[in-house]
This record gives sequence, C-alpha cells and structure tokens, in this order.
Amino acid sequence: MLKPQDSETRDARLLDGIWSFSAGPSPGARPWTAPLAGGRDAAVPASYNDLFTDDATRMHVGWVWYQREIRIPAGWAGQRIVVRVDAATHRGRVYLGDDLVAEHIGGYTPFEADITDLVEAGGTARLTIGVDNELTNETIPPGFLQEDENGAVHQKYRHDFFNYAGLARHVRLVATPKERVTDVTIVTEEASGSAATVSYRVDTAGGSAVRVAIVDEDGRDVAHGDGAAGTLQLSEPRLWNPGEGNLYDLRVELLADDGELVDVYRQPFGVRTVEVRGAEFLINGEPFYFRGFGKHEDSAVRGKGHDDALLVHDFALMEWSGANSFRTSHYPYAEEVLDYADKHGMVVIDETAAVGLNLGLGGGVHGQAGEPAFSPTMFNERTRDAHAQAIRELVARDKNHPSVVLWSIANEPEAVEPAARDYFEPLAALTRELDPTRPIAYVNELRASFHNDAIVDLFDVICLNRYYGWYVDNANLSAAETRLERELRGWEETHGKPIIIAEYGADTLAGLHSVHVQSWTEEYQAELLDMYHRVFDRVPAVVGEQVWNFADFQTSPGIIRVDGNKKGVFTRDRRPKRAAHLLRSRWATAPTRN
Ligand code: GCB
Repeated sequence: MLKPQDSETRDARLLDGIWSFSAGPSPGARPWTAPLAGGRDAAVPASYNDLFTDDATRMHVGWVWYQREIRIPAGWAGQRIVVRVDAATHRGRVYLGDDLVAEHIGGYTPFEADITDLVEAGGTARLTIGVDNELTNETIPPGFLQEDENGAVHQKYRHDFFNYAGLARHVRLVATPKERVTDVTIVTEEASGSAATVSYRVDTAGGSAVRVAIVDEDGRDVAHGDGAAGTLQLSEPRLWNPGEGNLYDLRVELLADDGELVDVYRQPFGVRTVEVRGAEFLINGEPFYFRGFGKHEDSAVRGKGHDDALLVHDFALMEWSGANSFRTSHYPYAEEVLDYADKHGMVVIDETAAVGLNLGLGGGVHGQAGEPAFSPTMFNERTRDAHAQAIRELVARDKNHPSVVLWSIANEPEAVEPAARDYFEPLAALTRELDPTRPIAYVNELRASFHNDAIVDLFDVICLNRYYGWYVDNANLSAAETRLERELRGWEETHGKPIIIAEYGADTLAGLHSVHVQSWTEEYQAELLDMYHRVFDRVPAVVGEQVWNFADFQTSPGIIRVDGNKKGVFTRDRRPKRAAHLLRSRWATAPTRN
C-alpha cells in the first residue's frame, strides 16, 4: 500500500484535529447513522485512553466512535477519493454517512476506504470511524477478556505495554486519478562504490504506459526506463549506509496513448544491500554492529499517538547517545518514523505485533505455563492466519525502506513446544517469499535456550532478550556475568549465526541512588549495562546490542510495574538517567558502522 502523497496528479489532506468521540455504543446501536449521542471532543492522532480523566474511558473494552464532517474539494471531480487510516487499533470500520465503506483488522497497519461513488466534489459528508480494542487468542497481538466478581469485563494481555487504542496516527482524505499507480517495489543489488542495479516493479490500475526515472537528491534525473518492470543502472551511486541517509526517488509516471500525464508517484529508496554471512551481519558488504534500543511509541497524554516533535526529539536523543539502530518493538511504527530513519541513516529491525504468544510469560516475567500455547484452543490456525496477514501487511507497507534491514516476525513466543515449529515454519517461509532480500528473525526469551529452541533454525539471525542481573540473579552481577557469557558462547557454538541482544536492562527509578549494589538505582542500571558490554566484547558472534528500553513507558497496572516499566535509559519525558551517559561514552565514540 502506497503512502499518500501530493504530486502533479495527487492530493492528500490531513483530517487531523478534534473529532467528536464516544466510547461504548455497540455496532448494533448504529451510532454512525446520526451525530454521535453524548459525543465529546477527542484529538486525532492520539490514543484516546489518557485524553480524559475517567477510568471508564481509559480502561474501556470494545468499540469507540470518532466522527466529523468532511468537505470534498471542488477540484476533485472525476478523481478517485479515499479515506486513508494509518492505523485503527486494533480493528477499524469506516462509515460514510450510513454506509460501511471499509473494515480492517490489525492495529498498526494502514487501510483505505474508497468513497468515490458516495461523495460529490464540493459537497460534505459525515465520516464515522469505529475502533475496537478487543484482543482475543486469535488476534495479533493476542489477549483475553476476564470477568471480575462484579461481572465487569476487563481486557487482559500478556504483553508488557498498555493497550492504547483509537486513531493514534494520521487520517487522510486522498485524491488520485482513477488510472493510477497502485504499488511500487524497488530492490537494489550488487551495490558497490561504482555501480548499482535498481530493479523495479510498478503495479497499476488502468492500461496506461509506465515511464520511470531515478532522481537524485539534487533533483537530477540520473537514469530512465520504460515499462512496468525493469532494471536500471546507476553509476557512482551514493549508497545508503548506517549514518548516511542517502536517498533517491523513483519517479513513476503513467502516460496515456497521446502522451498525456495520467499519474505521478515518487517512491523514495536507498541503494544498499543486506546479507548474513556466517556469524556476520553485512550492510553493503561490510560487517555491521547494531547499537541502540528497543523502543515504544509511548508518551504522556498521547499514549501511542504519533507526534512529529517527539519523533524528532527521540532521534536527536538516539543520535546523542551514539545509537545507530532501533527495533520497532513490539509492532509496526508509524510510517513517518521509518521515513525519518531512512533520511537519517538509522538502521531498523521491523517487528510485527505478534507479542504475547506465550503462556509462560506475563508482562516479561516468567510464570507457570499450565497448558500448551500452540493448540486448537489457544494460539491456533486462525491466530496463525491473522499473524500471516500481519506479516503480509508489514512487508507490503515497509518493503521499500532502506533503513529496514531485518524482519522480526514475533517477540518472545513460546519456542520450546514442538507445536511452535508447526506454527512458525509456514510464517518464516511466507516472510521469505514476500521479501527474499532481507534476513528474518524472531526474538527469543530465556526459557528457549540454544539446546532446546525448536524454531531458531528457521531464521537467519538470533535475537535474544536477556535479563540476567534483573529477573535472574537480581543484584548479583558477577553471577549474572558468568551465566550470560556461558549462554552466549552456547549459542555461538551451537548455531554459528549472528547474535543480536535485542533486550537487556534493569528497571530504574530516576533519582534513586546508592553506593551499594542496589537494584532500581541509577548506578545499578549503569553497572548492569556495563557488565553486559564486557561480555558482548568477548563473544565474536554478538553483532548487536539494543538496550531495553529507550524510555520509560506505560504498562497495564500491576504489582511489578510502578506507573509503567522503568527500564528506560531516558524517563518517559525523555530526561537521561545515568545509564544514558554510559551508553554515550561507549557508543558515541565508536564508528557508526562497527
Ligand atoms: C521482555 C519483553 C518486553 C518487556 C521486558 C521487561 O522480555 O520483550 O516487552 O517490557 O521484557 O521489561 O520485562
């Protein structure tokens, strides 16, 4: 799905702002057929949960409704007109007037509703978007409903971040020609300092001829081609590299028989290759070492609401700390985040929302698994179908981003049960089929180790989340160091693949200090990270370290979290803890690549 853009033939208008909002009416009440009863104001984009003061809205389970008037510009007559929703978490329905025009399941990928035949240029219409936040064992991510003593129903889930919901990203009104570019796929190969091959494929609606050109950053056309698919040669390309966000546009033009311009779309791309060779991760043929963070889309008031100011600031802090990469833990982030990563040469591990497919973990903490995770009554074929769809939509959305170098198809699933293999084998194969150019991974948790992980051989890179010194050997860093090194050497010897430590860290209360070895203090977090770094430097197969987490973030309430997870090296309002300075002294002096 192409990201909307303005061009000579296209127009995209943000519908951000204040919408009328109501939590609660079920679809049976048909709330879209009239102005929302009892509607109050809500901001888009933002999760709705923290906008208000009442717990009923914050902890609401089920449908909420957003509504506003839209006006179709008079100049859009004859165009194809759609409403584009960047994300509706976790299920969205779009109504124009009384008509259902789109439905989508999956909370972090975009969808659109074609309203061409329902609107008139210059006219107005009532737009209502219903959003359902319910999670079941057949959704991605999964969750379950629990009824309490008083009959009240609560949403429960096994992932460690608050179930923020609503319209947290942009909504747009978009006009394109009816004959149009519908998709663009770009693959760069054999990149070297002196030449690159750029293969492209353009999908279209209508029979117009396709003409393409590669446009460099100075706006010059540097290569041309004709036809819906082909290969272009680029001499002396400026490679996209970690720390060097060199980008080109593929300008795609559709031409009528008489040569008239029917549609124009500019697809940004970077020239780079990615490869796993032995225990190395190569970008443009050179070993790359990941330094950075697991992140969240999370901030006060907005919840998961996309915010350009926060985006710019988070990247500034990552660059300050010397990070060259991050993981979109634990769901696809807003498209603007990946655009910015492309432009700033930030390397991305792109993850689906498949988090919590594990009965032995609750919010990152080990519990007792009483029943198998992958079974007809728990995570089953329908869960896998939803997971496959999440992978399809992620790859379709993000395939052209040079920053994305690795797909992570799940975080911490149950990986010891034999049934996990039946579940993951087709998903790994699907990911490779959808994108043969990037390596794939799943992110592993402690209980599946190098000797009993039943799925790791399906993947190219070993991504490990490890909490020695926190959940295991808390306040005993020397025991933690021994265990960590022993385990990493086990992975190295058994599998011979590159290892990225995708999470390591400690909860830390900003402002808490001690001269003693005391968990939760700023000193302990810094010492723990320092210990991990010593071990990483001794194990050659370790090709990356991503600290958990970039910043403190909100979780569901519970006895192991104090107003959320405090493993951030920055606080939720982005002030550095002591560990941030430690990372800066380790990372900011290292070369961007190694
Ligand atoms: C994990 C999870 C992450 C949690 C983290 C923790 O392993 O992947 O989502 O937040 O542990 O802090 O417990």
